[in-house]
Amino acid sequence: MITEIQKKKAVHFFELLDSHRNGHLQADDFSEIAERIRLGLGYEAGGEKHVFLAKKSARFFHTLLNAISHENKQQITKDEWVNFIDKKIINGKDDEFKEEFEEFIIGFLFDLFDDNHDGYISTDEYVDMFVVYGIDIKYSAKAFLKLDLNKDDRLSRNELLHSFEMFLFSDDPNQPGNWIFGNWED
Ligand SMILES: [Ca+2]
Ligand SMILES: [Ca+2]
Repeated sequence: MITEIQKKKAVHFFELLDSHRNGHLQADDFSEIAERIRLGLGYEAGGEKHVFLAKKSARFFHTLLNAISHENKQQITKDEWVNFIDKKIINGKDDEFKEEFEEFIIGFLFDLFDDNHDGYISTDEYVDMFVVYGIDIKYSAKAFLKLDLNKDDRLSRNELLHSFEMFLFSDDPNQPGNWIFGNWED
């Protein structure tokens, strides 16, 4: 069984992916993210960078649709999401699947936010993620410090993978990784 703390984080994650905040993950939530990044970084509409983001984002949603059982076509509800995180991830038996899921999510975040392609998420790139997902940026500095384990002022893929794993699995409210997507507590 998923615990209250684990569920709170799973719901927090769902709510930020649900860009339109209507309780369903749908294709337009993901095209919206590509559009927000485009506007935020000043990419030309329909230009190469925009097309790259839109494709990555659409593919991301389709991978989720394939992985998560859902009743209605082309959408995932909050309950279906939490059930997936509970049964397939937190309490799932297939370790390879869990690892793939973690790498898939972090890989997606790198595709979207590692704007200078140096293999790290800088403080600015991390703030971009908060802005794009509508996460209160008041918590971005605090979160960044918690995630930057080796204190080199940038987040490596391994630091993000580690934090994301803690975010998914930990039942400890004081676990630093809980903060990967900002304030999960309210
Ligand atoms: Ca970077
Ligand atoms: Ca670091």
